[in-house]
Amino acid sequence: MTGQKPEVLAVAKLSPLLLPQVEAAFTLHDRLHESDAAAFAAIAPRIRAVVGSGESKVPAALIERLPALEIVSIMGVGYDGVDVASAKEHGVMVTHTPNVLNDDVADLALGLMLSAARQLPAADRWVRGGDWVQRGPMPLARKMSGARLGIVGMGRIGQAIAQRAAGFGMAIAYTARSAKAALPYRYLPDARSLAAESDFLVVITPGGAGTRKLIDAAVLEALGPQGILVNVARGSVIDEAALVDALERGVIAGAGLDVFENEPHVPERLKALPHVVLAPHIGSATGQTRQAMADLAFQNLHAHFAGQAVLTPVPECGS
Ligand code: 8YV
Repeated sequence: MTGQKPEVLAVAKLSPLLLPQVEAAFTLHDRLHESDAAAFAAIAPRIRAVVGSGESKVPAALIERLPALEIVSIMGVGYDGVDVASAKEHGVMVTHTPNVLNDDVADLALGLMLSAARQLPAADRWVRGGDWVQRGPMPLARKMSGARLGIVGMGRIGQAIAQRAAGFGMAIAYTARSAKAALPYRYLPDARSLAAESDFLVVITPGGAGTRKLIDAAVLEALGPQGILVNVARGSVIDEAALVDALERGVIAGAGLDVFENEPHVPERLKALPHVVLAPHIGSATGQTRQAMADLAFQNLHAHFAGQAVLTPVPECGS
């Protein structure tokens, strides 16, 4: 019926920065597909949009149960949980929120590099725990400025990381699906050869099948006993069991990790390692950036239902 608000299914607990906008403009069904099978079956034929976060799962099985689905709007730059091939096959647009979070994720990558190199969390504990009084100075750490940085994935966020690292006088190299001739950084064809020539290896590729366990035991071995690994991409990009083993055995010196294979659950063996800096997937988690992401995720929905072009389709759906 004309004039009725489009019905939308949330597949994640929506950010409080996005929820009011969605509730005002649409009829929202909040994760009904998970909480009430009968109620979901009743409304599924009317669902015209799905909205979720960068970690949300939107599999083909769900898309196929929504015959009226027109758009999936992701509040996140990553959308590796969305079956985009199925969405395209069913004529469904998929949008995400790129660019607005580049600065935050790149800032965090540098923060994790510095924290892991200079052991900042351990330094804080050293003071608070009385070690400075009882044991004297902390053990010497590792210099970051002027070191060799390898970036795995040279998209918009990878380039933002490189720009920041240049300010630390770091020698920057990268690997990606292909070399980017316009960039002033050295290209190596794969993660293993890049790791062998890096002191810091920062992972910022998309998640999904194409990058699953890209960083494996061989790459960690190549990074070496002075090497530091940072992951601000997706937990799936690293073989987490191999990483824990490498950190326990000193195959690499340390790590700074913002993402994990089974969030929010982090292996106890990883949490027990003092030379590892851990963060709870906070890459884009500032008020300013999450507001921009929420606004963009909503604007994509609003544009679609106003009959206009969406602002930020995923590359597979882009025009
Ligand atoms: C958040 C992210 O986890 O943008 C992404 O892909 O990983 C982060 O920004 C989340 O997506 C925010 O909804």
